[in-house]
Amino acid sequence: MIARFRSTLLIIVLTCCLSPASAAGIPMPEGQVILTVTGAIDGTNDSGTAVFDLASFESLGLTEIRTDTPWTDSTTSFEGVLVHDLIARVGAAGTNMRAIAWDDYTISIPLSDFDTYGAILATRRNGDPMQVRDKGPIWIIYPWSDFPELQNEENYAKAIWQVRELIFE
Ligand SMILES: Nc1nc2c(c(=O)[nH]1)N[C@H]1C(S)=C(S)[C@@H](COP(=O)(O)O)O[C@H]1N2
Ligand SMILES: [Mo]
Repeated sequence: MIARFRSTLLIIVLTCCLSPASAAGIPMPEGQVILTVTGAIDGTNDSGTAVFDLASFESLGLTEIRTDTPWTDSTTSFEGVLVHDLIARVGAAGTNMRAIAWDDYTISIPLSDFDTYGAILATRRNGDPMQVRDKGPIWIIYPWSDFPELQNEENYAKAIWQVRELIFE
């Protein structure tokens, strides 16, 4: 009897902690979905994709980058989710991340960039969430000031704003 109860308890504990949606720790969105992550990922919360609202996305953890940019007058503080951290949370595989914006601009970025430079999916500029008119709600930001080799057209093209979808491939 006790043994049976203990094995039932074990099954309950395993089921709760290993269920697919929570295993990778991908929170469920409660508000408007602003980002869909798809492709070669194994952590999902919505039939093969991982979807986020602003709060659930920021709950992955924010990292700050202070940098000059071609779009700002002075050194600016951006905060957002390290792409490296997102990759770990959704269990992304592959060699590239293709990003698609609301204006359908798209760019494919080698995953090696995210180890080398620590780029973020920025949601905040000087502490405040970025509105759509300010290139929000998500803008890929690199620490351009720290890496002179990034200060060229090829790399500024990776600074995609109004990101709506990420595809790992
Ligand atoms: N959403 C979105 N992001 C974008 C673009 C765009 O058209 N739409 N243009 C990209 C390119 S090609 C470059 S070089 C930089 C700089 O764009 P800008 O010179 O128009 O400011 O933003 C990048 N991010
Ligand atoms: Mo460009």
